[in-house]
Amino acid sequence: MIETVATTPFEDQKPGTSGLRKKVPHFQKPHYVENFIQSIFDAAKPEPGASLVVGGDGRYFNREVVQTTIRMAAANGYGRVIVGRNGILSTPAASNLIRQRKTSGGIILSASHNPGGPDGDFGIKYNIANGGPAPEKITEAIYENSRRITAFRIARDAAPDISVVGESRLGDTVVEVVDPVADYERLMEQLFDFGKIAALIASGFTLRFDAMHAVTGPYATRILEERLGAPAGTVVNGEPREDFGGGHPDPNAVHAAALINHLMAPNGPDFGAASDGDGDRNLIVGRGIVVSPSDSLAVLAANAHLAPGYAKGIAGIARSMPTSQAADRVAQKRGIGIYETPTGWKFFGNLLDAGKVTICGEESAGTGSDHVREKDGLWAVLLWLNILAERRQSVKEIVEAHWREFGRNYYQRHDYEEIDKTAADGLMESLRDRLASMSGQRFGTLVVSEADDFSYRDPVDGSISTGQGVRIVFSGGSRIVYRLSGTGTQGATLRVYIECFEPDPAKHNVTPDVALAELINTADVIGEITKRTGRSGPDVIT
Ligand code: G16
Repeated sequence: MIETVATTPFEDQKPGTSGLRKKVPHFQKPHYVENFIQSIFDAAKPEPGASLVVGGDGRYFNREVVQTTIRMAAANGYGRVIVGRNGILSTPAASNLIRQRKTSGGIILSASHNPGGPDGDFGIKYNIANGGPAPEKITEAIYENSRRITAFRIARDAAPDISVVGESRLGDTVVEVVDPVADYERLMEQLFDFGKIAALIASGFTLRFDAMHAVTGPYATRILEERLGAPAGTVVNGEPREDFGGGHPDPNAVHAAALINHLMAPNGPDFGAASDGDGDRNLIVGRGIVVSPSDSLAVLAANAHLAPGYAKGIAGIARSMPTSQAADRVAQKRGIGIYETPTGWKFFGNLLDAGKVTICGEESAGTGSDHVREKDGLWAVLLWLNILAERRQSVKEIVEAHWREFGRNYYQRHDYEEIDKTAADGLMESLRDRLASMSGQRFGTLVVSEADDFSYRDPVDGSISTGQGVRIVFSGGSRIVYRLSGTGTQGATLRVYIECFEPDPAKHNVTPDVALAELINTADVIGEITKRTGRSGPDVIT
């Protein structure tokens, strides 16, 4: 029995960098979830009988929204809903299922690295048939629908039990519950030399994976411990919890400090890694070195051919605009394409589908390839392990050799969190107002060579995205980028990205804050950050 329920629109259902993210109590308002999901289905316009993947990172409220989504999918003409057992699917595993099972799309429930729990964050995102996040054309249609919605459709009956793998029915719709790990594990096995990685581990190579009580626990335990032979206990915080154990599932220097400290100890393991709430981000740490996401992208791109899945070489690399230009140097030297896109994995989809790029990455701890259409935390870990198994060098040796060969891009991102929205908008507006007169201005030893507000023309479909971040480039190639985060749920988050290039290996051993000192000061002068936000420094530096 299908019920059509009258509703009224909410004005704030505009998807951000990665779907709609709000606090849990906000999502719990009557009809808030239903309105958004109906708006997705109305934009997706599924063929009758189409199939849909549904799953999430297991955070608080995941269970309820999975049930609602199944009931609404059944009422909106979907013939089959494929759902991870207990509603669990990591974001890359969901992307893989959409592709493997050729579904019309998928709904992924996650607020990624944001904290969970009754007062934490929640999120809903729609992915299209290629497995990737819906492009702006569709997210805009979803938003438009959400502003006009008058009713939603939902099955009157409860959704079937999703705790057991197998098929059942809700009205005319088949609900298929799958093991969340199995298909993903098969894919990883095709890409990487599991035998070589297992041999590396058997030879005494030690590792630790911090799942941060988030979704990757079961994936990492199955693959690293059960398949590759890492000893039990290699995966720590491996049990997913609705509130991530009270932690903040963001694999950065602040929230993954315990892992980093463990790796910095003289007798620490050879390799450490962590992933985020929904399993798409990664942090890579070697004994004595934290690998910055931008460097990790460059190293992976330069060495991917060592893994069987990429043995033929890679077609090209894409990075988001604020990501450091380390990957560009790899592309230039190897004679392959390099693409600079706005922040947001959705911008990589067309490039991957068109075969223009094989590897993509972002400074926000995301790396991935054409194997799915999302960034993939465990994939990055396995590619690193495959490279380590082939090169038999330490992480530190590999990164330092990379800098010697390609030069070093010193890089930092400074985040000012929960600042006043009006102050943040004012800061960006003031920067934009001054862009035209910026070129040629001198700040200490730095002279501005170019200044713009990044806009992107998709080389595949010609769509244009404007206002994607203010770039101030100095002669010599150093740069400062300012943009406002599109994933926060409270106030505004200002991100300032600071970068310089050092070709001389003799100068590769200073810390980034030393190498970037003048640029860091200049970022405050040009951005008027202290003056406009009242903050004397960033909350997080990555
Ligand atoms: C999302 C997007 C990424 C983006 C990141 C940060 O990641 O998928 O493409 O780089 O947000 O975005 P912002 O700087 O706007 O906060 P995730 O892991 O949160 O889904």
